[in-house]
Amino acid sequence: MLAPACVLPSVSATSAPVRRIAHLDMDAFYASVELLRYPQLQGLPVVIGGARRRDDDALLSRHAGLPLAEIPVAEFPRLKDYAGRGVITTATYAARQFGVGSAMGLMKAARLCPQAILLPVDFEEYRKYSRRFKAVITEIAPVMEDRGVDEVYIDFTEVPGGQRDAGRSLARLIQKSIFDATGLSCSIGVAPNKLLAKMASEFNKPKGISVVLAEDLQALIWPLPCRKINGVGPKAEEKLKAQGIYTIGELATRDPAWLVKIFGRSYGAWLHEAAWGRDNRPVVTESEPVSISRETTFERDLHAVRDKAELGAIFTRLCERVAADLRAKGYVGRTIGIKLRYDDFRSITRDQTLEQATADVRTIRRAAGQCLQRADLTRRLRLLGVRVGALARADGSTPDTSRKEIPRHDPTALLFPDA
Ligand code: TTP
Ligand code: MG
Ligand code: MG
Repeated sequence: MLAPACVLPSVSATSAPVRRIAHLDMDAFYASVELLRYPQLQGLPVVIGGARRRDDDALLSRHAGLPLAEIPVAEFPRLKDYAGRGVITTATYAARQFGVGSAMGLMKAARLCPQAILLPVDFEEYRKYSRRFKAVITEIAPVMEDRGVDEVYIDFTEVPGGQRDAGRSLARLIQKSIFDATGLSCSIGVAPNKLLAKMASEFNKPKGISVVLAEDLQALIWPLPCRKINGVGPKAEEKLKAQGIYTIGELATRDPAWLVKIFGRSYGAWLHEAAWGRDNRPVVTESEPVSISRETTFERDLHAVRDKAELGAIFTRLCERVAADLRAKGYVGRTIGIKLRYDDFRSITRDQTLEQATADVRTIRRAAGQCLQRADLTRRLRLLGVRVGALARADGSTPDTSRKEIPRHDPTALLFPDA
């Protein structure tokens, strides 16, 4: 007799959730950020590159007082008027239809699409939007790995709703939330691991969501050229072609021992695993900094006594920078340290641990000055550094990275007393 169904454990209740890793990449990132300030260029071929932002002051000063969004399209510089050796960082999708794209020389691009509008790069602005879209993601799905200015991996596996519709629901939510917060679009691939997710995010660009399941390997991945594997560069691609291997499927059929013979033990074995869509790398969230430091190498070697004023000023400036970094990142620290490099390239460090964590520049300066007292200052110095460690979040939460510090205290007078 068959056992009643109710005594059989339900599969969904006992099995671990399916591993679902997303790769998210912003669409035409630099260009899309530029279109936020110049929405009148929407839908037009636009390329970014060539010059720094300050070089388009001419455009802006000619239209001083006019909102950026109202500068007439006809006023923007065109690719055909460009002369120089600059390259394109990226192009809008409208420009890509002309065969224009990243890393292409601007002069060559001008031949392909002379009417394209040329805008200078503004890294500061792109970094700002990069921080914004990543903050949106971690609000929704906290396990995120930063892979550069416009892309991240996200572990959907344990996120509420992350399994629904094989990850499509969560991908749509993230896409919409990023668009609502920034006005920018992105494409997302969801797969059992990073390797496949990275390929999947490209499948439906722009504004695409693509899911690759383990069973899709043969249909979706094997027809692709080997170069689509993140880790197969132009050199490896050439070598594979020389062996008659063009697609990932062809790579998958090769004997792993043969691959090892041709490509070496580690790369050969990895190629085999990659072709079979296997990748166990975890999504690594950004670790808390252990310390924050600033250092500077002098233009000429300095002596603690003979160059006291100059050295003192540099020292104070380093402390100010470290204090500013701490505040910007939201940390306070208990261990204050210095690093010295002598004219013979020998380096030493000294530190001391305070009763209370601080981000206060005077406190840091005083403690660092005491550390300096414990160093040999008879030799000339090449480099000076200031470091604050044993960090805690300024808001009171404690990162779990602080390592054991041995408190050392030296109450001798300050070498460079605060003014
Ligand atoms: P990508 O993500 O490679 O490209 P993209 O975001 O512009 O377009 P896509 O929709 O295809 O993802 O790179 C992100 C940004 O990095 C890009 O906007 C500009 C910059 N970049 C360069 O400066 N030089 C380059 O060669 C590439 C590829 C990118
Ligand atoms: Mg991109
Ligand atoms: Mg990218």
